[in-house]
Amino acid sequence: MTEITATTSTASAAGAPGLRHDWRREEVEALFRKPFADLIFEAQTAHRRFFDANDVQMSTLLSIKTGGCPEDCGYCPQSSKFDTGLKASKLMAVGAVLEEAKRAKEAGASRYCMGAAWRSPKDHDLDQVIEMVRGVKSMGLETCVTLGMLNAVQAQRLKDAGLDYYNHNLDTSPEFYSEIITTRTYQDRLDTLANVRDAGINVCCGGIVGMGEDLDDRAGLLLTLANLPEHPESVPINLLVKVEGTQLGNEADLDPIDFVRTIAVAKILMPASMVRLSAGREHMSDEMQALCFLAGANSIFIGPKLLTTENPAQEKDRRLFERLGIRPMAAPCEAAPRADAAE
Ligand code: SAM
Ligand code: DTB
Ligand code: SF4
Repeated sequence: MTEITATTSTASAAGAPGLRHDWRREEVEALFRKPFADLIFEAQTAHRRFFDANDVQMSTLLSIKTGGCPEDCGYCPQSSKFDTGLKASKLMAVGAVLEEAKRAKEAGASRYCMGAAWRSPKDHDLDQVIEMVRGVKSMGLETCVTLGMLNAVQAQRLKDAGLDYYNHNLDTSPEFYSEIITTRTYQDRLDTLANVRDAGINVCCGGIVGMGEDLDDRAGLLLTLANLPEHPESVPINLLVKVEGTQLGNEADLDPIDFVRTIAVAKILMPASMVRLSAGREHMSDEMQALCFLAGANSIFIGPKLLTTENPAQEKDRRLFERLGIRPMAAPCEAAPRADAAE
């Protein structure tokens, strides 16, 4: 039986030497078209330059404010534009969030990610979220929030509260974007990412595949991410969770091999980043997930729920990790005291 012991990662996407930010579209598209074995070998080789290939970082998600969102993201069950039967709820109380975080830590998560169905946070809501960040961090968990668009002042306030990561996805290529979202622009998203980066918060930014986009769009998303001034420290690749009632509820299935290719290309372009095998695991076979890990995915969500949809049960994941010899990565603050721990 495999012994599961926590390890830590020391890789940082921002400062690592030899990272490229000048990828050309032809190069990225050529990677997508490589023979599968060559692509996976290249991705695994890139991955091993920065990480122990058996270590996987585990985060747990909580929807702190669900549904009723004014945005029209075509994939999202939380948009008020769609009737998905989802019950909207107000921002959770700080104490209730901390209870959930404690449970997630006991279940093995090293990072706690809190998501709100907002276009952008109001200042009084941000006050509450800041209390949540402080509380979760004091438990020895890394913190992540995703609250929609942020201005520079809001980003700085979150940084001052000790926030480790901000998740804000580009979702798809600049060219395909307007097919999916009309209520905010691609540039709005890039502006939020710049505000987060300038505040000194780690960036978590990726997208969704399986929305009817083609190979060029998957290449366009990864090209945009890889040519940012700094690579996001965390790159979530979500497989669309098809929710009935949304614009994309009846979208055709993506070829699983094309999903694995997307993970592999993300790793080759941004080798020091943690690539997260994000939404969609509930509908993936163990073998497909194993291929994703082989392609360089080294981060996942654990716990039975994502924000509003299902994620694999803990016992199912435990069996998979044991079969694959996967070790969970601990939060850096758990393994060794940080230099800034007294701040
Ligand atoms: N409202 C905030 C925002 O959009 O920035 C934060 C929450 S939002 C639900 C976070 C991300 O979840 C989205 O950017 C999208 O990439 C992902 N997401 C939402 N619904 C999804 C679905 N059905 N399948 C896969 N990913 C999804
Ligand atoms: C990300 O890229 N994926 C997560 C997290 N960031 C916030 C969200 C997935 C949501 C899947 C649909 C749902 O559960 O509502
Ligand atoms: Fe709102 Fe975020 Fe869903 Fe878009 S993805 S509808 S912004 S909750």
